[in-house]
Amino acid sequence: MRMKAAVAYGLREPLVVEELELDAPKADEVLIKMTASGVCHSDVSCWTGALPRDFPVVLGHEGAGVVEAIGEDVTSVEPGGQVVLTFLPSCGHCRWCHTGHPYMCDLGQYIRTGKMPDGTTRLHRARDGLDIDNMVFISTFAEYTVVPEASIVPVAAHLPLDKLCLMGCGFTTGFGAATNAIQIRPGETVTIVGCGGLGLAAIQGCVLSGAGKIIAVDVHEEKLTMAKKMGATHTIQHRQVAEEVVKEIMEITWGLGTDYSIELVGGDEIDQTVPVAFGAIRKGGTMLMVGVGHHEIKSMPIDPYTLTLWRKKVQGVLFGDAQFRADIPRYIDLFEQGKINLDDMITKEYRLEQINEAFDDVLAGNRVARGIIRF
Ligand code: CXF
Ligand code: ZN
Repeated sequence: MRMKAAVAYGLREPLVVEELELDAPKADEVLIKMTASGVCHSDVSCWTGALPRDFPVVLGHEGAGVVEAIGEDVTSVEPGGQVVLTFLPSCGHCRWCHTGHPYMCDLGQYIRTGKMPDGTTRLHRARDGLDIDNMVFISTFAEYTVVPEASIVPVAAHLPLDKLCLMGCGFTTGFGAATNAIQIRPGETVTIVGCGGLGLAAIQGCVLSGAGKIIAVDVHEEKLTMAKKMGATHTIQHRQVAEEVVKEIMEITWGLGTDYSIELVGGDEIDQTVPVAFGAIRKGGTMLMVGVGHHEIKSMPIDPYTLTLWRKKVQGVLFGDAQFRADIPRYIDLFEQGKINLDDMITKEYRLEQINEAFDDVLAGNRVARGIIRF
């Protein structure tokens, strides 16, 4: 079928919205008519080169839509059903899926190949048949997409997909970090480093877990205002050196440091963010590393002396350590009860044709919390 998608042809080259030929779903695949797609910093990182990948590609990895058709052997959805598309797949039968770690599913090894798990692509340029890569199997910056059944979470028909698209990456990553990777007890304290979409979701996870002090750190004042709205009890603008921020955190916590910290920035900013996140935690505290670092940076500034003598713990977290087929419906229940706020996280909407503006806004850093493309 013919449809429009935003194609990235090279590093920092403006994306081109054009007609593509989309193959029919093969076995274990589903054709989705997209309703909405979030614009995540990782999309922009692929485009700037912070995350390595080949071109041309249709980016976008946080979406929701309606099933248009199903391939052979698909059993979990039927045409007309609503789904959230997840940036990581879960096959349901590998060792990791079977032991409660679907975020480490063996299919994940193929998500950065630009191809489907069988090594082929469903995307081709309409005018000459040129093969176009996908992003993490789901390429959501497109009117339609063909995805593995392993990359969908079915959701009820009455739910607003223009909000739920955030569950496919950013919301689940941030909220899950705070609620799965650590077990915050009532009154425990958390430092949140980075208050974009992930940070705002993490703050909501801290609030619902009964955290005491939630100290939000960001370079942008606008993001700190959002952090307060989501429940941060203290905010610190990181305009000075990392040690100054840590000093303020120590003052807020009576010299102890917070029980946990969550770093949600990554990229090439880790020389600024990691010293804050690592310095913020108390003796025996845990720092979660959620932000994805620039692929060419091979180390991060954590001093081993303090790591041992303060018995600190540093832990990577992937997709919020979520059991996403069970957790996303659980988050949706909380959303329906008004306990999770997605509405205020989405601060700007775009049409697909405005994708380059959406990327500019992400790079600016202070223009949007989360932007979505509405189809
Ligand atoms: C990223 C992780 C690296 C591959 C692309 C998606 N995750 C979320 O933004
Ligand atoms: Zn993402």
